Amino acid sequence: TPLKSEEAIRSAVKNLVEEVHVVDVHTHLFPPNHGKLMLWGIDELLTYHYLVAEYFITAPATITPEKFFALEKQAQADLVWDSLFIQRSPISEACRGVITTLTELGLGELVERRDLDGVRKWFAKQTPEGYVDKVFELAKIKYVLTTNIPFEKKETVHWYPKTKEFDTNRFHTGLRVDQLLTGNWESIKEALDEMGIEHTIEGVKKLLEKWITIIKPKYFMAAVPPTLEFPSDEEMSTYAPSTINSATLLRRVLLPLAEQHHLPIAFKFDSVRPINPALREGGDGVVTTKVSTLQKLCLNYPKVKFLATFLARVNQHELCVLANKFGNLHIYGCWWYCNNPSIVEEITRIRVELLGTAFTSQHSDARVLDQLIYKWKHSKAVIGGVLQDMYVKLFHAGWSLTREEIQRDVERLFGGAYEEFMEK
Ligand code: RAT
Ligand code: ZN
Repeated sequence: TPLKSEEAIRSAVKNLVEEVHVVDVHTHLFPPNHGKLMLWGIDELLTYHYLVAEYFITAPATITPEKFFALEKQAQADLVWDSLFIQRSPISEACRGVITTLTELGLGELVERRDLDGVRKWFAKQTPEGYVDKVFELAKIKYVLTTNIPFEKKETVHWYPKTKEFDTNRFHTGLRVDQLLTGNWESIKEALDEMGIEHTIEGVKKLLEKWITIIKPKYFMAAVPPTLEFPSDEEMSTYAPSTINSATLLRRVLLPLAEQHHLPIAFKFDSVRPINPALREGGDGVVTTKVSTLQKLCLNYPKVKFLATFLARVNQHELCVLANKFGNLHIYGCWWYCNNPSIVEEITRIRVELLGTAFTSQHSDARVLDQLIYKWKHSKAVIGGVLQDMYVKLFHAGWSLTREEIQRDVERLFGGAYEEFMEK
């Protein structure tokens, strides 16, 4: 039965978005049996690199990043808490996220008393396994995609030579290959040596094929360095094997593998690494790169599927137009510096206006398990608000709507469109 009024539509949309279980298409999470790689709890939340960067804007000159990172995690967390939550109000998006998370976990009273110690005591009573269940339930997660880097020894030991069991119902893998596009030959060589593979282009292909067999990824993922230009055929034909560079690794390794193994490539554009190295993970910046690099890929590789997200706000409109032209392109999420309510709202509006429901509205990028709770709560509030407006406009245009129809669309925007694209 059709919804009869503007109010009925708003309330249905709000409720359906709140209740939908999401596919989180990009995170940096690990399951409990990957030991220390699984980050969770208050000290990890407080030392998230978004917060560490914010802390250093006003940190005393005596606390240099070197000194800070040399401290124990808990001591780092104490500094951030005191500076960003006690000496000033935690109104930034990353700070508010910690508060939303604790409140949703039922720790409101401890937050009210600013009782960091009490919060720590609560976390000490949780087990990693039980906590994963709790967070997935609270955040309403179907499954997450993880980031698995075949060039990082601390990760690969969990897969090779012996593969640990992976909770593949809730954690789907993604093979992260930034090193190919940055042309980081040193770390590629180490990975080749580890598996006794020769140092050639063919060798790099073999290495990645081994990793495809080992971790069974759903896609390749790579951040695209701003200097990477789509190589011309002329450049490619004059390539000499002695100069293995990122353009070659893209054209001779990554794209052919994607096609042969039917693995989409998820690209991330517009980050520059790092603009302040002392801040480590928090030291990267944003730059506006050419969306036409992606257009050339979509056009020249029609058999390869591309997922894409851009970091620069100004590129979002051009990206939508591109996604409107290519069935082998799927936009996902509002990434990092775009994952702020004001920008998520703006981006979601243009996306719906140009693409309908053919995109994935958000990903969490969670590094700390608990962040799933706030990232999804905050995003859903904004995206839900935008969708309410869109459906009300449609209603006033003369289209009747049922709750089931809206539910179908909402499911697409929070994971269904991604699954349809992957199966295509
Ligand atoms: O948002 C982040 O946590 C960044 O540090 C990056 O990890 C980014 O999401 C990426 O995957 O490169
Ligand atoms: Zn990420």
